[in-house]
Amino acid sequence: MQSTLQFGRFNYPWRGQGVRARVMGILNVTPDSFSDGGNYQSLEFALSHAEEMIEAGVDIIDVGGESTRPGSPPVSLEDELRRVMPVLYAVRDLGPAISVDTYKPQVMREAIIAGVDMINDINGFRAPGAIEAVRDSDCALCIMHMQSDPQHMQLAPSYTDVVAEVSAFLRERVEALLAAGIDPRRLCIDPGFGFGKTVEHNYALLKATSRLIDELNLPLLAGLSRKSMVGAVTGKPVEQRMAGSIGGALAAVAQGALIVRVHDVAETVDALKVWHAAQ
Ligand code: 7PJ
Repeated sequence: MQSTLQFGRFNYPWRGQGVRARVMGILNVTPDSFSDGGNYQSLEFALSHAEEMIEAGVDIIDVGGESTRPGSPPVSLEDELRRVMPVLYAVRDLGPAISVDTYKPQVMREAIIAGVDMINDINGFRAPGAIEAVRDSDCALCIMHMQSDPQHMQLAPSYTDVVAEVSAFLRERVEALLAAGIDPRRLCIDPGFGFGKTVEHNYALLKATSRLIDELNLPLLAGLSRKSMVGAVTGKPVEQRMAGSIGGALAAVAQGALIVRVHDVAETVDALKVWHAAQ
């Protein structure tokens, strides 16, 4: 059986023949992001970071204007649009697919007008108006699981059965999107590493990557780059988590993940090339 993910201007096979894992590079345009934001506030910096990722072989550039690290305060609609929109227009025709990391319906609408290929929503399209904002387009939709919200999610993450609960949440969101008439070929799921999860929850979910893909019957995006789950097993601070992050990305891809969302594009691209050559 062959299945493809409709990704705006692109089409990614995710099951059957011709599957290749895709590297999504993180382009933060927030002044407060914990790993590389702050340096990329200006359009020039964002563009040079994008060029660097393209040189390194990135497939998708994920543009985000709001830091969602634990405890972060929300950003206003006006600030998010001001940060993100010039970057989207500037990177849209450089070659790679473009994604926007947002949960605000008005940002989704503007981003679709700008021509993005994916809407990446950490909130799983739960905001009122989010589904309507994305319905009449051909961009891919990444549905991520999050318990609570970025300000409170790491205070007391709690599950009886984290894999079953994340799977049930994703199923409910998939059904809400399908009920609105959205083509299932546009959908992609994400367990949401670090979003209202302990280290144990995160690894239970990483181990369940292939189970989630089977249960939801959809392609999966894994985002664990530089996250605390990597620090927890390596004992390394955020600026020394590249190798650990690549180990996690490979663990996800080995279980069938289609997209890995990463900071270190060049190194991840090489790791995946070698991994694919060995398949
Ligand atoms: C994720 C994301 C993730 C998706 C962030 C960070 C926090 N989008 N946006 N999945 N994480 N789809 O990069 O550390 O895991 S922001």
